[in-house]
Amino acid sequence: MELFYSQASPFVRKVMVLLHEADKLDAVTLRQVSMTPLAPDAGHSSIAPLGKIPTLTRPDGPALFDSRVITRYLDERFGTGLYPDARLWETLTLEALADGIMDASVLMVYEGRTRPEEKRHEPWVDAQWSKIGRALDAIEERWMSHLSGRLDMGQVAVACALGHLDFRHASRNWRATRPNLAAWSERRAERPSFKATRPE
Ligand code: GSF
Repeated sequence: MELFYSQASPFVRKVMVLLHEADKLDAVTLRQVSMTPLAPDAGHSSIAPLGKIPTLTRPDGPALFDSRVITRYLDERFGTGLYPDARLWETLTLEALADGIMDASVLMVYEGRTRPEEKRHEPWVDAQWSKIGRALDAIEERWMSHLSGRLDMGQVAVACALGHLDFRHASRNWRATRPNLAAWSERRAERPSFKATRPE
């Protein structure tokens, strides 16, 4: 299997953490790509029309995307236990919430990187940060007991989302008003699968 990959992508990181946890890194070959919405990679777009990573090619069918489809597929293939039946809907919802944080965080980066300065619209960037803020507040208020349980894909996605905020938006200091989530994040970052996939 081939994984279209970038070390900086929080969505790709979810897949990489799963592969580390399952001890199945050797099941995929990483194919490095670098693109933005304005500059897609032609080879990649021919198999993934939306031009987004992660994308996974596999021997038994067409290429898979997006990250949540790939993690479900790999979970079924390797039996990772990261989507536990007993709390499946909570796990998927938390994963969706974390993916939404990543979407907003990545869009903020694109706004700064791909749009000419005179065309940038700060209220739009602030609105993305507000989405992130509301999601983080919800996690701090309602999801800490889920986060303190056994590792699942909801937790993996939250850790990857927080990692991206630290990597790209450190000056906004998301920790200031979320002490419980901040403490959880420090503990999670020590796990080998997270240490090995930290964006740099
Ligand atoms: C989002 C992937 C995504 O936006 C998923 O896989 O869960 N819902 C999808 N990936 C970004 C790279 S990133 O993580 O910074 C991407 O591929 N952007 C290129 C584009 O054209 O938007």
